Amino acid sequence: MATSAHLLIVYLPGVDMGFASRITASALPIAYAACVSAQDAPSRYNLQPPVTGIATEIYSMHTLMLIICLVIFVGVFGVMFWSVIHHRKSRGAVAANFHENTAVEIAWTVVPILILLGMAWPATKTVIAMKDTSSPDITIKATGYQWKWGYDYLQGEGEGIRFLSNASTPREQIEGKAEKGAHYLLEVDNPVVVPVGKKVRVLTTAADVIHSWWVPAFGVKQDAIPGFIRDTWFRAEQEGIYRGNCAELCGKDHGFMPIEVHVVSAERYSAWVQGRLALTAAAKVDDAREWGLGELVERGRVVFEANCAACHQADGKGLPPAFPALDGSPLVQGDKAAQIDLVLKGKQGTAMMAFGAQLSDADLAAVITYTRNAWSNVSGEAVQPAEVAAGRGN
Ligand code: HEC
Ligand SMILES: [Cu+2]
Repeated sequence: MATSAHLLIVYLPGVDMGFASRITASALPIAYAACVSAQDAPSRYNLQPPVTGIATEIYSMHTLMLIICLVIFVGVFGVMFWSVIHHRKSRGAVAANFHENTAVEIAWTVVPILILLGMAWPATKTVIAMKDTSSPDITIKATGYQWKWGYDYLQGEGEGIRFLSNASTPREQIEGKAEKGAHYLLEVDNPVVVPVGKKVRVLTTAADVIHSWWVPAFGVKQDAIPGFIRDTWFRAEQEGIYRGNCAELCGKDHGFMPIEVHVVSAERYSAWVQGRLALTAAAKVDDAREWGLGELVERGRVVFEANCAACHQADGKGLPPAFPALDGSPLVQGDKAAQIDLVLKGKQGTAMMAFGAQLSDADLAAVITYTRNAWSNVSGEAVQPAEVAAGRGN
């Protein structure tokens, strides 16, 4: 690296460049030391340590280009300051007066072109590799919602698994009532789990506004656009937990939809898949059975806090006029069917989304029962999963 960067200094014919080599000779070790120590203290001042081939390429390209910029910076400013100081008027300098110097003109055209080509070549190679989502081992769809991620395992081991992933940072930390944890706003209730060394294709889309699925350590950042499917991929080469964010300004809680990916061994991945499929089977049983009022309210509170409280607030008072209060709402206290219909299908053109696609019948029945029996709402009535299932048909 040091030698190739050194070659980029422009040697001007007839000019003593001794000082320039002296400057770069002292600057390069400093630049190099900075890169190395930044690797030791990762992600404080530098990019996160890469864990995929693509992220590694991005990382070294970033370092290379910074060094090229530094060398050019030092070269240009060095010549400039040297000229200003050594050819100043008080020293009696007389300006040379000439027009057109073919050699210089060719040099200052050809050299930048070569530098640009030298940078464009590796960059283009990497960008093309980033777009090659062919023959994945596992395909996962990531759907952005205001404000959480939904994951569907579409192909490969784990096919059929789907879940929502909500930020799990405790509210006390967010409200400043407790000390912030190490992974403040970078932790979720249901992380994405993938096996190490396998090619994972991620399809991104959104249900409401544009979001973006970003995991820096994988070198992956892909917009999730309503009505479109975009894709990207990664092959994580190291087990571990990797974190990211939604990287597209998507409304009030944009900073509250983190991404957490657990890269695990093939055996642990299979065990996780079995566990998840068992949960899906259990959810089918929950959807099919009759529930008591107490257990619905209890489960409903959890569902509400994870899915509704961001807008309607934990105390049910909402944030009017944007988000209406559910506490005392005539709709919540009125006819069950109308409320089931609204929560299932959402309200087109407002932030109230269709929860039918996200939550199970049992979760919906629970959250609806909860809102009808929380705060000052006291219907005393339970909504059963079967009633939600019937509402889906309408
Ligand atoms: C992203 C914000 C947001 C989230 C999350 C959200 N809602 Fe809403 N909700 C709204 C908005 C906005 C309205 C008002 C829609 C309109 O203009 O009629 C609304 C309206 C409602 C109403 C009708 C209230 C009335 O008095 O008209 C109910 C009931 C309701 N939401 C239930 C829920 C439930 C249950 C959940 C969680 C499963 C939930 N909402 C999650 C934004 C949200
Ligand atoms: Cu977002």
